[in-house]
Parts: sequence; C-alpha cells; structure tokens
Amino acid sequence: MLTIDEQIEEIEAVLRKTPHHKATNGFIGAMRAKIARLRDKQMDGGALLRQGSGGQGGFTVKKQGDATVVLIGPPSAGKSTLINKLTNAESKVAPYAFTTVTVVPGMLKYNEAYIQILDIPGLIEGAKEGKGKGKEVLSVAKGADLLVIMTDVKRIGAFSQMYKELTGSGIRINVDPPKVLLDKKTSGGLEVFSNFKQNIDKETIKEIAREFGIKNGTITLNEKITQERLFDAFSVNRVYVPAIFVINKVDEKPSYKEKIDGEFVAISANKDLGIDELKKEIWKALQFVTVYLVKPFVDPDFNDPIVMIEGNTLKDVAEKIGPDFAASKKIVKIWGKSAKFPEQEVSFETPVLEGMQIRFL
Ligand SMILES: Nc1nc2c(ncn2[C@@H]2O[C@H](COP(=O)(O)OP(=O)(O)OP(=O)(O)O)[C@@H](O)[C@H]2O)c(=O)[nH]1
Ligand SMILES: [Mg+2]
Repeated sequence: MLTIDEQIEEIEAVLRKTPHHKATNGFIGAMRAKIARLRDKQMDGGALLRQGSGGQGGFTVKKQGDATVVLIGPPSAGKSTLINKLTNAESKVAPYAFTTVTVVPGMLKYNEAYIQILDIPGLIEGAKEGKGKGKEVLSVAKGADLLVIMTDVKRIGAFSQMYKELTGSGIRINVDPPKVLLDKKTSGGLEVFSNFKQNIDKETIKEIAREFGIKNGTITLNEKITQERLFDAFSVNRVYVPAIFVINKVDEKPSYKEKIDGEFVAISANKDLGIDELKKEIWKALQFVTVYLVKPFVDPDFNDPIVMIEGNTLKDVAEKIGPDFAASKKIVKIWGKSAKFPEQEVSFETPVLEGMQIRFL
C-alpha cells in the first residue's frame, strides 16, 4: 500500500500533466482537495487540548483561568526561562535542547485576569509528522486562546519554520475562519450561493465539497474565497488562533533590529528586558471582555464580573460558571449595548460584549 506521501506524489504528478483550462478546473480543484485531505489524515492522532482536559502522556493539562497561552518555539529559545519569569512555575532551564519534555503550567495574574501559560517542549521541523513529540505539542497549541511564538536573536528563521509546522497541522494564525455557511442535507445534491463575485466557478466548488465528503446541501460564500480557504472551510480539524511573535535573548545581539520585518516583541527573559511590554501585548491580544452576572430578583449591577474572550457566547459564560449551572439554565436575559431594551431575552449563542449584564434563569 502506498504511504500518504507517495499518494500525494502521485496526485501531484497527475496535476503536473493536466492542462489548465475551463473544462479541467473542477478536476484540478478536486485533486488539490484530495491532497489537502491526505495531509489532514497525516496529522490525525494528536488529541486536542480542550476546555476541561485533553492531550495524553504528560500532556494532559486542564485549562484554567480566564485564558490559556501556549509558548511555542524551537528548543532552547528560552520558553522555560520566560514562563518562570511570568508566573509561579518552576520549569527546568538548561543550555541543551529538549530540556522540557512535558507541559508545565503557570498562572499569570494581570489586571483582573488570570492567564494560564503553558510551557511545552521545543517544536522542531517534522513536528507535524510526529518528530520530537510534535503531535502532542501541536495538539496543546490547538487548544490555546493565544500562541506566543518565540525564537531567539540568532534564529530568526525559526519563525517561518514554526509557521510551517503550525499551518501544516491545521492551525491558522491571526486569520478569521472562512465565512462559509454549510447547510448539509441528506439528498438533493449541492447548491452554491455567493454574495461575492468568485474566481472559482460553482462546479469546481461542488467538486471540492464532494471530495471532502459533502454531497448534499447548500454552501453559502460570504467572502471572496481562495481555494486554500475553501479547503479550510470544509475540513473539520482547522483551528483559528491569534498569535504574537517574540524574539528572546536580545542581550546577546543588540543589533538584532536591522534585519527583521514584521511585528514582534523583543525581550531578554533572563536579563528581564521587555517583559512588561510582553505582558501588555499578551493582554491586548487576548481581547478580554468583562461581563457581569445579575442574580434573579436583583437589580443589575457591576458587582459580579466574569472575564471572557471576544467571540465567546452567553453559553460559554454559563459553561465557565460550571457545567451543572449551564445544564440547568434555559433562559438568558441581558442589559447593555446589544440589548434592544433592558432585560431582553436572547439566544445562548449571542456573543458577549464589554459591559454586558447577564441573568440566567
Ligand atoms: N543570553 C540569554 N540566554 C537566555 C535568555 N533566556 C534564556 N536563556 C538561556 O537559553 C538556554 C535555554 O533556555 P530554556 O529556557 O531552557 O529554553 P527552552 O526554550 O525552554 O528549551 P527546551 O525546553 O529545550 O525547548 C538556557 O541556557 C537559558 O539560560 C536570554 O534572554 N538571554
Ligand atoms: Mg523548556
């Protein structure tokens, strides 16, 4: 039997021989979708770190606090030195690679929020295929609310390498999920609707959908879409995570700034440079939203705050209070910016907004 790499190689060989014109668009789209699916298969096996628990073999960490930040970087970038600086953790630091072999959690209290930080083993090339506990490491990254992607001044190239591993394992950094609505049905074939003029024709979109096992239903495109983003929309294991980029050990090479483009935070974890700025950037990137709980029969006030993350829903608020609480509540009412009138009853899917007051019943 052919390995996944060999199967991809075969399809790529066919694609190289296929002329590009209108009549072959659908076929080419389907073949590329097939490659995307094979790549998905290749990275299967890393369990997800989710609310509650996840991971395996020393990688089982409960998400705690208001948000979870994962430190990603090549071995010896200084991840453990940094977590020790930011939190109460005591993660082992040493001048050789793979000092850290499991997940080490720590808690940073900043403003009103408790931010869980996870130190993990270094990420190396081939991680997405399982090298150096890569699958476990990437599965932890998938559960993050924010990634801090760090390297040191002497290895700036590691940023693109980390990016490749993360992307290859289904993680999408600093992008919104594709605005594609999928309404699967059991029969009737596929229908494509678009609110934007697309470069990909509808037949090709259907071919791609079928390749992902979507045979019946409606697909509505609410953005001008690329083929890659269409694959993302149809794949089940994509994760969209914000990230900030950090360059450590700036004490070793004060001239580091000259060659680097893009936005990053420069620090020295062991000389204590840039740490306050990094905390600020983490806080900003996490996009916290504070909402207030209002008990039944009590006038709304701001005495009972809960820190949430932008994009969370009222259901997430209830879950954060506790699974039993969430299960027992059937009605939710709100006051604030998104309420049409005070104490409006809304759906549990309503997104949280800063200052919102919430009553569960
Ligand atoms: N010069 C300098 N050295 C640092 C700095 N931060 C960490 N180091 C050193 O870099 C080496 C590696 O640090 P660690 O914190 O163990 O690195 P790590 O990223 O956790 O490494 P792994 O667990 O192996 O992936 C140690 O010798 C640290 O003392 C820094 O800001 N400047
Ligand atoms: Mg370490």
